[in-house]
Amino acid sequence: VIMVARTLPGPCEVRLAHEFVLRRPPGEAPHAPRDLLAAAEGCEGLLVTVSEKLDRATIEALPPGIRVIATMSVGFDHIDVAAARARGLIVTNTPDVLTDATADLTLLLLLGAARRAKEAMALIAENRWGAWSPTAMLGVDIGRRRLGILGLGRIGAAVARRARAFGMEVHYHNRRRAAPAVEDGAIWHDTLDGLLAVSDVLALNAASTPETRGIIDRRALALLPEGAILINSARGDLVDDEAVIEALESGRLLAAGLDVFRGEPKLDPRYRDLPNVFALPHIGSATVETRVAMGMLAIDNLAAVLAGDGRPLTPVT
Ligand code: 8YV
Repeated sequence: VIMVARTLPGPCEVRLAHEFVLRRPPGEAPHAPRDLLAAAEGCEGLLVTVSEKLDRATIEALPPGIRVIATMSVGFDHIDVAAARARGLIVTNTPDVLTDATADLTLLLLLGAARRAKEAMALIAENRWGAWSPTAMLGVDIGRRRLGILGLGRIGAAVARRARAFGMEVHYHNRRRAAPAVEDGAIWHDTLDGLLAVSDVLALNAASTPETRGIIDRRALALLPEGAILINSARGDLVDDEAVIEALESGRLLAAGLDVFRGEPKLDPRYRDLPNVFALPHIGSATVETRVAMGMLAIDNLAAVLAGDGRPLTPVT
C-alpha cells in the first residue's frame, strides 16, 4: 500500500495500479500536511513531488509503517532528509533521467534572455511589429561570451556540453574540482568569486542547501562583469530577489532567464513586468518522455524497497 500524492503520466498510473494498492490525499494540490498524513495511514511508501513539503514535524508524524519516501524530482530540498534518516526512512530521488530535458531548457532560458525573446514575442502578440530596422531588437551573441556554471553536476555538465556547441568558453565553481570526464575542458575556479569575475553568463545549477541559499546576493552580483546574464534552472532560493531585480532594473544585469522562483508558483510581480526577464513556470523536466521516466524511476525505487531486495536504486546522498 502506498500513498501517491499526485496524478502521474498515464503509463506510470497504469503500472502503479498494477503493482500497488493506492491511497490519494483528498482535494487539489498543494496538499496540506494533515491531508498527506491522513492518506499515508496504513501505507508503507510515499510517492511525492516537490509540491509536497515534508518538514521535520510532518516526517515525525508519519504513521509507523512507512519505510520509504520516493520523490519524483532530482531535488530533495522539500524533504527534511535528516528527520527521515532519524526515523530510519529511505528517501529516493530521480537523478539522470531529467538531465537532458533540464539542460535543454537551460539553453532555452539562455537564448531567450540573450535574444530578448520576451520583448520580441510581445511585438507579435500585441501586433506592434513595425518596419524592419537595422537596430531593432538587438540581443547579444552567446558564442562570444563566457559561461560560468555554479554547480557542475549532472545537469551542469550537460549544460556545459550544449554551451560548448554554441561556441561558449565554459567555467565552473564546485567546492571540489570535478573529475576530468565531467569537467571535459571546463575551467575550475576554487572560489565563487573567481567564477563570478569571468561569468558573462552565470548559470545556476546547484542544489538548494543551507550553503547555497541566497548565494547570489548583492555582493555576488556586483562581482559579475557589467551587463552579465543570469540563468536559473535550479531553485529560486539560490538568489536574493531584491538584489537581482535591482540589478536588472539598473542594467548591471543585461537580462535574466528564470525557470524557478522562491515561493513559486507565486513570484515577485516585477519579474513579470521587466522586459529583460525571460521567465518560464518551472518546466525544466516537463517533457512527455522525461516525466514518464521520472515517474517510472520513482516507482522502481518503491518497488525495490517494498517488493524487492529492500535496496533502493537511487537513494539521496
Ligand atoms: C520537477 C524539479 O518539475 O526534479 C526537480 O528537482 O524541480 C523538476 O524536475 C518537479 O520538481 C517534480 O517534482
